[in-house]
Amino acid sequence: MESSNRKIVYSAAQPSGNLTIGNYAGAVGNWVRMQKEYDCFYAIADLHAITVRQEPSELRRRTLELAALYVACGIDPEHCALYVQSNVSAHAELAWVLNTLTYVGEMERMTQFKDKSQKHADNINMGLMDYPVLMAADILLYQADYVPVGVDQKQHVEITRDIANRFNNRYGETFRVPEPLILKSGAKIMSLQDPARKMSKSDENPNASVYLSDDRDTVIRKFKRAVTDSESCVRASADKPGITNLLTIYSVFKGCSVAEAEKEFSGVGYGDFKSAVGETVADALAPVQAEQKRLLADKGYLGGILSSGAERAFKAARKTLSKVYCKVGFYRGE
Ligand code: AQP
Repeated sequence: MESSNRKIVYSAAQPSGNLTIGNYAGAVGNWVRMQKEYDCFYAIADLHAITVRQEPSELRRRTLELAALYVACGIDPEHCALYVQSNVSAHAELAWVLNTLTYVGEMERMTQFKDKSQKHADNINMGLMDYPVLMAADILLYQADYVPVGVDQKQHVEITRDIANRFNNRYGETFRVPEPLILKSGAKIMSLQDPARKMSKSDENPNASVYLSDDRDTVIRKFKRAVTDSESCVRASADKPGITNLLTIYSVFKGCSVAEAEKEFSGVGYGDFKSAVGETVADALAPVQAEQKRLLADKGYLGGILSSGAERAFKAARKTLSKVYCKVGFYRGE
């Protein structure tokens, strides 16, 4: 990744479980499309992942699996910096400084914090609350212009903008203020079992989420069981959240608009529609899974990608961090 005048993009996903088709639609799929046009930093957010209890050996395994999946989905490590967040210590260092410009009240109001506090009531730790500040540090370190995320993370990009402006006002122009990039379609894929909730990789109900690692039969079975409504008309509308979600998923994986999908399935019954969505998703996942498996068989190659990605990221991050340390008045030697 040569330094250039191109706009900068930062995004990440946590190795907190297998990626879902929601993560693909809202994030990774866009990352692939953006890598030719922008200077991209794509991370595996393991520091964020430990805000919820993780089994250490599984976290390590998932980190490597996620790296392989990024590459299998089409992330080109020659074009972008692909790395593990904890391998670049500047993320945690900048987060500490930004903490001093962030208020407890605003963190308590974050939707994700409220949701996760309910879900993990026995472990409401400081890291869970501080998640958005670490995310702000991730983004601001690279002076990112754009952050491609799903709708669920929009609030976190907004607080990042607030923190950046606060720092700039107090210490002078230091951070570029980033914009969230949210696609119109696929920005929020919902659970197959409860279309009022977002599809999540850590959902306890295995039928609620379709994982990028699910085999063909599992994918088709999950779609067949998807919760819909009692009508039989394939149409996107607010009172048909299940069918609307399936149409959105179909449009993402087929590469068409929701309106085109509606037309294709007009007059088709729910059973056949669900099978068609399942087949389409399974067809799209098969080559990704085969490539991920091939990559995981060569751990040395993957390790090389991650260490050169971390080096590139470190170079860029260090510049910003030095500026920040200087602005806040930290002694750096004479
Ligand atoms: N259902 C979704 N639809 C569209 N985009 C989504 N994203 C997540 N779920 C959906 C986007 O995926 C990116 C990576 O997410 P993450 O791993 O950082 O964390 P998350 O948003 O908390 O995702 P999960 O799947 O819900 O993880 P868990 O269950 O561990 O909390 C982000 O850009 C996100 O917007």
